[in-house]
Amino acid sequence: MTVGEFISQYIEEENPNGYLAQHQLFDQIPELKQDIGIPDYCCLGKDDEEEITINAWFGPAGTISPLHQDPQQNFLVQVMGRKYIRLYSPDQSEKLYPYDSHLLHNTSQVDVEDPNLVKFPKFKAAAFQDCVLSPGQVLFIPANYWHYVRALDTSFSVSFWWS
Ligand SMILES: O=C(O)CCC(=O)C(=O)O
Repeated sequence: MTVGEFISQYIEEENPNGYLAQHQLFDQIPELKQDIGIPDYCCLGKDDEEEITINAWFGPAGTISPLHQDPQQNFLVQVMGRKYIRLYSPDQSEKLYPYDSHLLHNTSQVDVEDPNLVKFPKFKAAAFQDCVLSPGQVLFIPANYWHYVRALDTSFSVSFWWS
């Protein structure tokens, strides 16, 4: 089964509100990984190909990944549908109110598109850049950059984490 067939069968028909995580997808159907080539740009790093982490992100329009940061460089490749993406530099962290707990320290408490400015007043002053990522486009998200993502359509993306 190709990735396209998988989306038609399991996402659009059976799971219209779901957001299936990459682990489930590639664990359940490892053959799907064969459809995905690693961009040459990832070779700019020191990782061998085996150390590059490939994640698939898919779900219906409106699916949100809350504002968070990851420790690796990332090429986020848009395959299908569009995504609204907002980036904040790590030097804005203080204005983004990360959770205190160790587990969620990389995640902001703020609802980016509907912030509670009484609770999180500094958020208003946080500088950001945003874009809409369309099929065929790749966004470089530098390591530790905060990113918030909202799918504008039924969407499928693949991210490549590298160092
Ligand atoms: O596309 C998404 O919803 C999230 C992507 C993401 O967080 C990542 O690639 O690290």
